[in-house]
Amino acid sequence: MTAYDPENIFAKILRGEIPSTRVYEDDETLAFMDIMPRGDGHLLVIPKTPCRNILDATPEQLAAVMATVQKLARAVMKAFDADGVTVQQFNEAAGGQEVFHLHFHVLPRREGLPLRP
Ligand code: D5M
Repeated sequence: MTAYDPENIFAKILRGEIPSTRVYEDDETLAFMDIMPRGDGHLLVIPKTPCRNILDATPEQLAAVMATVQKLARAVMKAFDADGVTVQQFNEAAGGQEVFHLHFHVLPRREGLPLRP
């Protein structure tokens, strides 16, 4: 697997080098709004430590990110009066990954309303 590239977009967001709409932060994780939302409330959760994707993640990184994913999944359910929530995650280009810093998509869903492509 290719090594972690510290110049990826989410690493720059973590360092504050490019702007983002931050919605949650703790010692280990950061969440911000997706710049190309596939639905209202589409946000991303990332670990603050370097990690390319699920293939090189440590159990500690996964535990921290998933705890935040669950917290924000519950929060967007309330905030968007959603009927459900989709959690998505991609690994390597062939797996649909475009930004090579581990991230989970959290998408509040309404009954009968498909995600935008
Ligand atoms: O796709 C990467 C996701 O990251 C995609 O939904 C767009 C989003 N993205 C890309 N650049 C930014 C910035 N600068 N801010 C917020 N969101 C961003 P994936 O296929 O999951 O790797």
